[in-house]
Amino acid sequence: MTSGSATHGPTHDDEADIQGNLVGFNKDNLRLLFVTFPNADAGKQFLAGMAKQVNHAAEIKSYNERFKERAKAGRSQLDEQVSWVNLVVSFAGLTQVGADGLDAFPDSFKQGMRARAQTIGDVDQSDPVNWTGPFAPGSGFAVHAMVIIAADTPDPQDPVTLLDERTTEIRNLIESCGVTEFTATQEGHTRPAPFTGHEHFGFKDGISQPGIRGLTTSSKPGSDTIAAGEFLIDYEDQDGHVSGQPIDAPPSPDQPGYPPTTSPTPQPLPAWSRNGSLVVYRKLFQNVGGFRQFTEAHAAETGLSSAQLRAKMVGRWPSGAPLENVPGDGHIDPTAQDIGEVDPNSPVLEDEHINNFSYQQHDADGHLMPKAAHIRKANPRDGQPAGRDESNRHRITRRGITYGPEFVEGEAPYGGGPVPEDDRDRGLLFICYQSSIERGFEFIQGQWANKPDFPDADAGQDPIISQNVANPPFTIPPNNVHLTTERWVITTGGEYFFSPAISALQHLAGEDTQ
Ligand code: N7H
Repeated sequence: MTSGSATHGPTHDDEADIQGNLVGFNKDNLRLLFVTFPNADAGKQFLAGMAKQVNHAAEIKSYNERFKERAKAGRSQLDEQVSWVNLVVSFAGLTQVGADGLDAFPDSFKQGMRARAQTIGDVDQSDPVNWTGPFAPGSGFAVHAMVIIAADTPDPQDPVTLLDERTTEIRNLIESCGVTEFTATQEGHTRPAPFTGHEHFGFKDGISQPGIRGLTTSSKPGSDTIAAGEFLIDYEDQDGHVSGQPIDAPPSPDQPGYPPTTSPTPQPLPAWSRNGSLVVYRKLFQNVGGFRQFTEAHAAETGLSSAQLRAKMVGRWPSGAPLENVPGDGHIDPTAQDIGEVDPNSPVLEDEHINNFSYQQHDADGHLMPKAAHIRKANPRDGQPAGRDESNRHRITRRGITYGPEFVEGEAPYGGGPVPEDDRDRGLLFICYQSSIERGFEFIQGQWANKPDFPDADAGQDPIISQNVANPPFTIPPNNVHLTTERWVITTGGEYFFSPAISALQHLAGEDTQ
């Protein structure tokens, strides 16, 4: 890697090299294929073939612009139907194809998600011994790569969907190269109307996304644009260091009591890693029945309605309205009669307002939004300690999607033990991008969500995603009601991957002299 090549943001050529899901496919359907390389040659052939298949960031950006314009003009999206493909490779996969310079990669990536269970709190039901599908223990095969295929809801008149067509192309490649696909394929899809865009607990998702300097603008006012080096290798990060280059010590002072968030890298990452990102994939089961039952049974002791208790746990109402701007009357989401029936006069849901809030000035004590509410833990914004500069060193772009069927009233509750692999299996395929897993996903999960004393003693744990104990505490100001909650989100598989640039796929396949 040449540090001289590092820039503030990707050039047009870089955009045609970077895999596109960093920018966001934003499709209604996602299919994940998992493959293992029986030997180096098969793996290299596969990477060479995939280099011709993957869609780059420039394509996705220009399509997304056209999509927005059509939506604004009220034109049909059926005019331009596309499918997108990306490929991410695990450390085991890179090792199998004999990639050069692997020693320089950080420990978290080299060890993989399974080995990081203690760091991120995957214990009890979330323990990797209970994982299923391609991540089930004892299969004897490692997941070497994950293919991400995305397409919109197909035209109901089409017998073969775009998603299926693209899957067939990839499967032909898989077969011709002699790589092996796991039988467990993972489907993801947005929920049916009126819940499209809402995750299974009922809340609108995908609102707050950081901008990537030089590549994307932030999703909405209120979300900062962050240095490209926080998401991509070989660019300047928030501290002015070049991602992937050695640093002697953790760059800026972390909060007292925090462990270092960036392992000092002894050597630069290899040149081929430029324009790549580290990717976290987690299959997260959601116990929807349990979440509803608990919030209904325990609302009275908190002095809130069950709807308001759920909003206090998330930090937003189901419509997406943030508690900072819409404290609510204690009963229903004041911006919506019901999901899908949003009060058209409510400006709080407009792009200008829905993410435009901070914590310190108006809600330092968490009276509106508890300090352990999911969105406040996952991005403390200007909240103290941490503060905006520190918060912005732990940003991720989330590219996940819901999976599984709709919750059916009266369905047999999940009561603990192994996650049901039937029509009650629903949740989130969590996918996020960053340049350092230790500073990105692992920090948010391990140091913020799982820690009861962040941001201060007695705040409690993130009631939505914390993993390390079965009954996380959650404190609700102003009366500081202490609630002992339950684990409603359970990890059933996952891995850390690298998303190489297209030129890197060619290099790894032995097709260049880089
Ligand atoms: Fe979260 N949920 O329904 O409660 N998330 N999340 N998440 N999440 C967010 O702003 C949810 C998970 C972040 O900038 C919203 O897009 C669920 C993991 C971050 O204000 C909702 C699951 C991690 C943000 C949910 C889940 C994060 C965020 C509000 C698992 C990282 C942006 C809508 C099943 C370790 C915060 C939005 C900000 C927002 C939910 C997982 C992180 C509704 C159900 C594992 C950084």
